[in-house]
Amino acid sequence: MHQNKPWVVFFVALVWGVVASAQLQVKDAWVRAVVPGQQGTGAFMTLQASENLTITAASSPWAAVAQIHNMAMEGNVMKMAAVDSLALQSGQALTLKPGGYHVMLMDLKEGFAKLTQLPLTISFKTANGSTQTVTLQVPVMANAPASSSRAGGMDSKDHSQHMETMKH
Ligand SMILES: [Cu+2]
Repeated sequence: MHQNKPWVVFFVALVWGVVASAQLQVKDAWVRAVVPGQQGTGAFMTLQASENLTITAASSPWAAVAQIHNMAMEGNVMKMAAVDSLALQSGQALTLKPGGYHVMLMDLKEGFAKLTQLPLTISFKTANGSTQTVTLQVPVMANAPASSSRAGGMDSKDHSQHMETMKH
């Protein structure tokens, strides 16, 4: 039979860190590792849309609360605040990164500190008003990936060597 629906199903590319739906591509996602008992952490990624759309929510079974946050300087104080949504312009990448936009995960479930991958669902509204989701398996890392560019030959195993607890 001719099944001509290449975009209907979400797919996980073989290249590390790329997940896409028809309208939204997510690259280089990572979530900051926590120590046992830690209540919150942040998830980061690069989002790119093939049409104008709006990120409306994030969720994970490992966090009771997930919000989209922005960090910005207010005077000389770094402030973090929840935003209702994130608008993506067609074709323009938006990077969620430490010190800027991030997915804030709070009220973490017990056992989060042992995760090496975090399931994370991003919800978005398309231009025609339908709500869609894309679910990622986000690597848990102590620090931002060294090369979050599109360089080939990523060896994510190497990054796990850097998981010693850091003091901030
Ligand atoms: Cu935050």
